[in-house]
Amino acid sequence: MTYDERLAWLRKSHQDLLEKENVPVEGNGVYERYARPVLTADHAPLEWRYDLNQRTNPYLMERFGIHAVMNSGAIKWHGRYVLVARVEGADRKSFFAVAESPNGVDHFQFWPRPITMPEYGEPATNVYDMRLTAHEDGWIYGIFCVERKDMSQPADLSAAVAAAGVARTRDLVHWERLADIESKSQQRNVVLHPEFVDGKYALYTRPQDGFIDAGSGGGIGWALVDSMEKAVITEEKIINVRRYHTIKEVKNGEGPHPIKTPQGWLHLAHGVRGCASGLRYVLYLYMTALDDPSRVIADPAGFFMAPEGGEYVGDVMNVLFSNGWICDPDGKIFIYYASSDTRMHVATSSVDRLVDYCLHTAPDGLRTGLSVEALNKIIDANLK
Ligand code: BGC
Ligand code: BMA
Repeated sequence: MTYDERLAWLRKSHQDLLEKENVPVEGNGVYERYARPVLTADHAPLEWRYDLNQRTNPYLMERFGIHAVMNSGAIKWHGRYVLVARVEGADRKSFFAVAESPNGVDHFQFWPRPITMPEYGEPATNVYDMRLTAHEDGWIYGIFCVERKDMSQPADLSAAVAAAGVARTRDLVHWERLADIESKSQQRNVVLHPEFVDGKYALYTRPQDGFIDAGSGGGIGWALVDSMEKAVITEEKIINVRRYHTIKEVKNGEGPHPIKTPQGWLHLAHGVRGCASGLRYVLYLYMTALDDPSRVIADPAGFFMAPEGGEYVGDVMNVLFSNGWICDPDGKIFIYYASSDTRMHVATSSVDRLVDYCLHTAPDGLRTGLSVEALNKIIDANLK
């Protein structure tokens, strides 16, 4: 192909991808997955990946590889469905970039530039997995993982330290970086609750012993802090515990901030277990009380979504991860989830259906005998 032919081909392929329509696929009644991923590395603008000047790039080759688009925060913004995606380059560094869609299920398009996130303290090696919260104080906050080399183990080149970075914005373009959250342990999955609780900011946390190991950090935590400008976690209580032989045996973490429903706060989280092929990440739901978002009132057993088909395959296999969902005023819910650290998908449901799921799925009895008992209850009613 000549330079001009190649450029025309690149532009057409990119445009075709952005214009592809998505369709829901009938499923188990809890939610509908959509047939196509909503945002992928191929969605990245050509202006990011190519030098489009024939003189300086005569072969029209890629100059900056975009490798994956995953774990995205989500927010409804001026009537548009907006994702703040974790975009990962071929160099394994990730950064944040905004993409928007008119309907939440297709036509997602990146804004012209990625987010330039100001640094705080020692510049980060990597940042990822932003949770967005439009807080009742009027700001939109983004809390994300900030990863730095663990300088106490200089010889171990994979030794890292995870902290929770905080930034706030009013337009998703200009971000004011605030102090990283101060906490006794490392923190990777911190999420800001949208309302004040007892006049304080409330955080879902995930204390962990080391960079990878949640270890003695028993699950998803809850902490109240006085300020987000310099958040200091002094006391943390575990509200959603990990247990032996469950989907969250190894670790778990809050997804996006919970959705307020008439029956309680609806939470989306991820659970991790270890197996011969590595860590398996699945999504689950639980609910907490309206008058105390730290008190669990429904805890359905098992996963709500796990990888299926092509979702299994990617950079980090066997992973579903979600840190973004959008609830429309009519109760429709758009669940944005990434598969295998590679691409973004959407599934839709509604407040009524997800609350019904939480309230009418038996909790985990923690042993096989009680699972069979729960199953027999359903069968007995059906065979009556
Ligand atoms: C990766 C994350 C991963 C974390 C723990 C980081 O280096 O970027 O995707 O969750 O390690 O495995
Ligand atoms: C981490 C998460 C995600 C990622 C997952 C699987 O612990 O924070 O960034 O999707 O591992 O690699």
